[in-house]
Amino acid sequence: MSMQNRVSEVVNPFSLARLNQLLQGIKRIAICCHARPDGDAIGSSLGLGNLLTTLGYEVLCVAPNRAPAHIAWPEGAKDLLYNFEEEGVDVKPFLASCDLLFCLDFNALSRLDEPMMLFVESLAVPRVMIDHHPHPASQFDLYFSMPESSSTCELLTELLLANWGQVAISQKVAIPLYMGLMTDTGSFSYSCSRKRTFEIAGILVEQGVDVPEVQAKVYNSRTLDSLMLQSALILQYTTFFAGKAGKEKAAIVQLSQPVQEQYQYQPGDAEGLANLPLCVGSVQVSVLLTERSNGTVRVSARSTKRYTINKLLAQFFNGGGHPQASGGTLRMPLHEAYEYTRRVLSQFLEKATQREEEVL
Ligand SMILES: [Mn+2]
Repeated sequence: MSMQNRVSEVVNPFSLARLNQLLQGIKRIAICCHARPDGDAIGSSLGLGNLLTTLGYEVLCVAPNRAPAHIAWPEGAKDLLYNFEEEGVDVKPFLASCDLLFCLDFNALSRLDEPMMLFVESLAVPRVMIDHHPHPASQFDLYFSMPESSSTCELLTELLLANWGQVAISQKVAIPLYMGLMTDTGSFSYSCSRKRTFEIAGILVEQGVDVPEVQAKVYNSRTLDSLMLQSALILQYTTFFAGKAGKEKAAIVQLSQPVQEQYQYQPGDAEGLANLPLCVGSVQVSVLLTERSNGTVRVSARSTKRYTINKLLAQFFNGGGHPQASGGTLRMPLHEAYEYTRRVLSQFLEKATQREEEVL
């Protein structure tokens, strides 16, 4: 089977034809990603942004908030990347006059958060979604949706290969795409059980990615404060508990405003923190509660393969996401959010244990 055939199995040729129609004869393209952008959101934005710039388009990447430094270093971050929260005045005219809008790494406009969502919603420009979250909302004009893909960066690479071929993936396109693939799989430790994910990674490496360099720039560029914050959270602000019946445990990490101030917390400092308690063998579900200055609490949940948590987050935490990595929001003070989360998780673990006993 030829390469071309393989790729078209993944990326629908009719969607590709429609995309090329939309790209025909236009000048200005905006690329946006989800709020509190992660490596996949920024990597896919910059990868596509760098490619479209090379092709002669006028491109701007707009994230709802500022990207943390450990992911905002690839080429294009300085010239192409803006954030709506701090630079809304500068980017609104571009967004209002662009001919096409790419929506990367999110499946519903609500993921842009309110000010940017309301602005983007009001624009008449066609929206092209490229994303790996399940169940996209019907708010887009063209969909490239693939939940089995490890990351938006993996799916986007498929799309670039199918439409422009490997030669179009220059080093400055490949590096941010690799960064997103690497971060969304926890450096190839989860969401990457398909052979194709490694083939895509191999193609990106072939296009000039220095793997240890990307790894070091993302993970070994932390501040001393962020390491101390992580240590303090595990030591003082994490509760481990079991459901009534079983040995299976959950963990809740509380990141309050005073602790954020004490350690000069920057967005991104808590990256990976929700995952950390899962390194204990008995811990199956881990939740990070981050107190925000507006009085709400951000919920970041992770689980092992044995538990599916996106439905739980949708039902109890005004959120959703992937089966093992989901997020949500609680509108209550942190101490109430903690009590509430603890109740919900205890019940969740108990029910899960009961179900297992029924099966046995
Ligand atoms: Mn992603």
